[in-house]
Amino acid sequence: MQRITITIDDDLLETVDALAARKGYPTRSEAVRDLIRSATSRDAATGSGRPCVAVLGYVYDHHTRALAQRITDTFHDHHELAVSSMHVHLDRGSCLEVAVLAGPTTAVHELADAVTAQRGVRYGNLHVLPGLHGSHRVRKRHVPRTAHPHD
Ligand code: NI
Repeated sequence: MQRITITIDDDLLETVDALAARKGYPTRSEAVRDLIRSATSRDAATGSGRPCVAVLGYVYDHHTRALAQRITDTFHDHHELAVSSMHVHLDRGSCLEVAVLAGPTTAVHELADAVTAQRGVRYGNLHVLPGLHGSHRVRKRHVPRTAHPHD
């Protein structure tokens, strides 16, 4: 561990302190370390073929024709990356899905893009945890993705 001194303007420091208080970080240092980890993990993950575990979340329009089927097909086409998923019927027209993916980082990004780029998919977000392949915590099993339950 090294100690560094950084210069930061008052407004930004207030933001850091507010964030630290809201999230319960014990010190500014811990808050800043986590912010840096978060920023660099995104950079390191881009374009990398190294293994990762990732969480993909998105909302989609239940009424967009054949969209649920297209999303299911996309995951089946990349079943080796799909660990598990959860479907929540948010309201009459919106579905929230959260998928845990594991595999080469580039392939995981491509699968996430293939899902979130579809028309009718909103708020797509991929959270990549680089350097983790989940060899013991997240084991690849055959988890059949159930057909959309309210079709
Ligand atoms: Ni639904």
